[in-house]
Amino acid sequence: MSNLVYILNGPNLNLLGKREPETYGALTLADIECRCRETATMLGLRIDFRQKNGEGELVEDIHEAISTAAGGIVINAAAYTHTSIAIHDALRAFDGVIIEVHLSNVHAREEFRHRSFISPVADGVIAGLGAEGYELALRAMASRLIEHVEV
Ligand code: CA2
Repeated sequence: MSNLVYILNGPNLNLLGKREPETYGALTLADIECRCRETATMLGLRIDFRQKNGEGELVEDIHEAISTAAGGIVINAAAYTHTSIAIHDALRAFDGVIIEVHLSNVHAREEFRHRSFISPVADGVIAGLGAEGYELALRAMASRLIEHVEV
């Protein structure tokens, strides 16, 4: 299994650290990317970290993960989590490991955030642990993609 993991971030996550720190934390997306790079290096994973505001752009990123035969996708689809059949369908076509991540605990928030179109096609879901959720997702990836790794 390839050790390449795409980390895909959806709309408005580029605003992290600049607005709503009480909900999403004080770190910027660049800070989270930096932490992911350190964790990935330690675990022997390669990462491709991206943020897109468009639904179609996220679908195209998933197609790229399919065509490069990446081992895994960590995805925070942001608001598209709750609406996007297109992202659901694209993820269904991916053969590797899929982990859904949310910074906030979506289940403790508004009703419309309780439904996810990503969860039915994900191997695992992490919510409410802030930026640490991304690092935990990478650890789970490593234990699934790399044999004999201690995480
Ligand atoms: O908790 C998460 O990670 C979410 O995926 C974040 C999405 C939200 O729609 C999901 O329900 C849960 C929102 C991302 C927008 O992030 C912002 C950050 C700062 C300021 C405004 C938006």
